[in-house]
Amino acid sequence: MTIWNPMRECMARPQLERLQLTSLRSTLERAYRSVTCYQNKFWEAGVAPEDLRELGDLAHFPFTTKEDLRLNYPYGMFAVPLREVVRIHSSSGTTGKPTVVGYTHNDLNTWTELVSRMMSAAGVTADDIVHIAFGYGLFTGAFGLHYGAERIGASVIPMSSGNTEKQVMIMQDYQSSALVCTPSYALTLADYLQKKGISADTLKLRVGLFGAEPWSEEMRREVEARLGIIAIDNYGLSEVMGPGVAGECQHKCGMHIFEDHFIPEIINPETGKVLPAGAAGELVLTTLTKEAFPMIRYRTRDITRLHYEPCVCGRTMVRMEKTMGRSDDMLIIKGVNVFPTQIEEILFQVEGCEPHYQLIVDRKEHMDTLEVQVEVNETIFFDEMKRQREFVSMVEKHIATAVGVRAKVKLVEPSSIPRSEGKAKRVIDRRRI
Ligand code: DLL
Repeated sequence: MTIWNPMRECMARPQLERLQLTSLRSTLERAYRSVTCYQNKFWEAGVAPEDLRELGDLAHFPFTTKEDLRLNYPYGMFAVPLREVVRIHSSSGTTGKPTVVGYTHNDLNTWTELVSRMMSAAGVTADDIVHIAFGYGLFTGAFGLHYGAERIGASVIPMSSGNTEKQVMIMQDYQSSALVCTPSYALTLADYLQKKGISADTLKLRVGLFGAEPWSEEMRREVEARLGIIAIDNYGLSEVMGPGVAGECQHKCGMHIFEDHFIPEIINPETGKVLPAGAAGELVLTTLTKEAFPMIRYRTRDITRLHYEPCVCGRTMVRMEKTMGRSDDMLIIKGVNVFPTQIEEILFQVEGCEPHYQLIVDRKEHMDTLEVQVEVNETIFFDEMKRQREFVSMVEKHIATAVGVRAKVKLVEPSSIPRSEGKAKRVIDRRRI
């Protein structure tokens, strides 16, 4: 299997760490010199770029948060004059103003290189026809994957999102072999095929590159089985670059983070302390090469673990586990931490449950309540009350055992939960209203 840039992706760790140290020093200096927010934050924390003597010293530098980006909206965090910025994107934030990010020519070049690495690791080659069903626009997903696929030499179909019927027609007629979208949209496509009685064999799809939202291993199995493809996870965020921060190889044992461009740390989200390798916590990322928008210790809010053992694929770059969710999506229900993906895993294991669900959290008489609405297929007999009750109580028991919280399960009709063309909305938290 091709490794896009073996010199970098298979670098020995001591050599990689030397490279990281040099790049980190210059990033800290550039950020400090050019961005007032960093100057102020370093000053308040009593650190200066020259205090970085070894990589471990990064832990003394302050975190950057979404709030910092909001306070400096729109261009306050840019480290170069706007005339050097050749592209602007923004985060898909649903509340308040989005976060604006910029790229210089060199940044776009790096981004393309890293997406090419990530797509090659997933098995995409010049022979592929890459169907991009992310929305083209301010969201980084479509443009990011687009240029990476072109650099590999694949034929790119810039389909954009929406209009499932047309997506399927184009896939059939143009013989798309690699599908790029969110995992939840991949399921929407699978549902559409099933509803229309179209066999996945009529498509030429062989691989799916899915990302931009959390998804469980069970969901991977379902997508793979229904679309007849291998499904590969990839991770990124606009603040740090967009897609191409990390991606799985075909061994599917964690997403390789491109450490020659980003330094990952795992912290305890409550105390901010750096945790040892292998511990679960919040991922913090520092960019090493970005010119327009350097990020120092950006708190991603994504919860994961890092594995430094070498991978069988030959890449030495650290692997991050599938994220369990975001620390700000983590629900605290009656004091118990619950991630939507934990419930997803359970639902996927129950025969009769469809992979479409929504969690409704509310507060009644000062008590948190959790309702799990899940679509069921025809094998569940709605007309037999007793069987239905047994089914519901079996799912509720599974959730209580695995998650430690009592949930009320409500079975809903097929197709009644809203489908998304981009990121799925899994949680409705009415407690904040
Ligand atoms: O979602 C970038 C992207 C586009 C990644 C396409 C992969 C593919 P944002 O809109 O800024 O950027 O959202 C970033 O999405 O902090 C995670 O919470 C979540 N996320 C992204 N990829 C994954 C993934 C893009 N593979 C936020 N698994 C991140 C879990 C993911 N969550």
